[in-house]
Amino acid sequence: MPNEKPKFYLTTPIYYTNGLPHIGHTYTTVIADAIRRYKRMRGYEVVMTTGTDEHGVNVERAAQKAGIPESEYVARMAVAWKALWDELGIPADEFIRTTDIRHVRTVQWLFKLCKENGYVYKGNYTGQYCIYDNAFVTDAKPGDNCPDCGRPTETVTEENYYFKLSAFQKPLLDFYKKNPNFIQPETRKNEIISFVEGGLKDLSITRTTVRWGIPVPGEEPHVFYVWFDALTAYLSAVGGPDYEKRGFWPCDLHLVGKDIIRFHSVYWPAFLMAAMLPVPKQVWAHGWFLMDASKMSKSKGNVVLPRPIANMLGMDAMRYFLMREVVFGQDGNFSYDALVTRYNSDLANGLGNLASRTAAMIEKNFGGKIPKSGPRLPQDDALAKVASEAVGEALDRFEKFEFARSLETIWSAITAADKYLTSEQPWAMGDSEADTQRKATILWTTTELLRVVTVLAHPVLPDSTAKVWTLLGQPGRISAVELDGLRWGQLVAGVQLGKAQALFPRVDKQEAIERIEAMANEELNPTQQPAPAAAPAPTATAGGAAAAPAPEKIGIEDFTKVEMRVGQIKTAERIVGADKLLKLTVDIGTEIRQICAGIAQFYEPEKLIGRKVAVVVNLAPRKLRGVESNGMIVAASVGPEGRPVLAGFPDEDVEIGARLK
Ligand code: ME8
Repeated sequence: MPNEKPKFYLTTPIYYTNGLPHIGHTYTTVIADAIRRYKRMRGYEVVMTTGTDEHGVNVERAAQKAGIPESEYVARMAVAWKALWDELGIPADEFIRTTDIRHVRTVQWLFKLCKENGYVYKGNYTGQYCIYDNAFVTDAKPGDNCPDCGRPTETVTEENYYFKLSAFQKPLLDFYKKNPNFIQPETRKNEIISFVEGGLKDLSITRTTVRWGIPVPGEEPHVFYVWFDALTAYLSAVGGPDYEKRGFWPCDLHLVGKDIIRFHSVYWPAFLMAAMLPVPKQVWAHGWFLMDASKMSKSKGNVVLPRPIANMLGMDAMRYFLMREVVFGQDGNFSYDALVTRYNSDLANGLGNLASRTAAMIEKNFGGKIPKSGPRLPQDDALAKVASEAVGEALDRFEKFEFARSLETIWSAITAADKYLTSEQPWAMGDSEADTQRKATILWTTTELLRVVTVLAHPVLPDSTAKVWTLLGQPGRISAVELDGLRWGQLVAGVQLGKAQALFPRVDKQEAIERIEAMANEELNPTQQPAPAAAPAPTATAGGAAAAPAPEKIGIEDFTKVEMRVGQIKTAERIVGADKLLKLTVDIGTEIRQICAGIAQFYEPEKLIGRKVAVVVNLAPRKLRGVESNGMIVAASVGPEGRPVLAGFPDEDVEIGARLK
């Protein structure tokens, strides 16, 4: 077919449904989305797949706990995952659920091919199994904990179907040699090669102890084990047995976190080789986003959620931060402080400010029409050179997935334009013909730079660059601009600017962080009322209370879920950068806890020492302004401004640790 676009297929992992997306999952999906947009601007027809990994013991247990059938539990979770990606503007082209019938058929077909080709056999297996990670723990003894998650393993014996992974040691090593870019980055590649060189054991790919899985046809109660099932979803999403019709297989790029590189670069190509199907072209493993140098987990209370950030700063700000802050492939630390700092400096003061002041000057001096450049001075050409070189460099870096460096190039062009304006000072020029001509040249040059950087930044900042595009009165959609044709000098004079656009309003750092944290706390603990003493809500509408439905009555069993005890405050100090919070240590009888309380505006820290207070001791720990808070001090909320008044025991000598009932 003439003019057929080349195809590009990329995937994120198929995420587990035992929780909702946090910033780590969002990171992979954002990167995939940026690559998708970039490839489209380079002329490819792109499909990006993400989805939900819905089988296994964890789901059985979670559904049981929720008191609903597994099918209903996973359906709800899949809806929530998909809806969040849609809301964040990173929707899948193909959202595959491992309970989809098209996937079930593909897994069964792949198994049949592997079996027909002699790579599958039946055997027995006894081992220590981690039900949380859905994996047998190699070399573990009964009583050992899982080395990955630290939780106890269980001894499991069962009849399994095995996949002859051992037969693929040489084919895999040959394959890696022939395709040196298959595993990226290099460090991961070396790890995998040594792992495979160390010898491969056959792999059990079915279970009889698990009920909630894809049945092995004619072999019930065997169901497929998590990796044979989950990895195949990439193929199911683009046609499964009929993959040739759609033409998106083999996959061009599997984006994954470093935790699952082995499954993608060893098991997956081996399954496909066994079935004599084409093997993906590349697996790219990125690093971890850590929160205060440790892995995020709900039980640690350090999970960063995407929605509150997007609500406060916009999705583009989050995308920019994730892709700019960390070298792709390495671990990085997430901090709200760094996020808001980058937002204000690079987006509000950088791109946003350059766009709005350039537009305002064109409005004022040229009636909103992009002026024609007059005679050019060396400094104009110098800026043109910066922008022109930025095109090649930014694209080259993006192509190599050096996202941070690509953005660095784009932002140094923005900085150069700021400096150019500061030294040329078009605002200080008069209205003489010479001055007007000079202003025209300066503003044309700045606008052209803006056009170029806006196009370059579009895959990373899709919404705001589209706004700049409209502001500059440019024709068509920015996403339709072909990167291959992007050159300095294409800006057409005489074009009328579009409507002014709100881009990145500057924010007060402390206030922004408090609001993000308050929204995150609310999302993580939705049933919990805004805790007056621990975290005052930033805004409370008077109408809100009146409109709220009458609170539902609870039984005593619900009340007893809240464990409140008498605690004694041992130390109290202010928290730098958080006006409302005090950091306390509180003796609760069995231990001394660190608890943050939103009482700093009403209580002097030194006067609190020795005071007995009521403490909720079984609240999940959480971070307030980056400080861990493990429990909550109870207070009444008094008056319209919700002044906290600590609950206490002034008249009785109560024992520390006594339970409140
Ligand atoms: O592993 N930093 O699903 P999963 C960066 N269902 N990326 C992170 C991250 C963090 N802190 N936390 C999670 C599974 N990720 C399987 C996959 S694929 C056929 C089956 C991202 O829900 C990262 O991409 O545990 C990681 O690989 C993935 O989420 C794990 O998602």
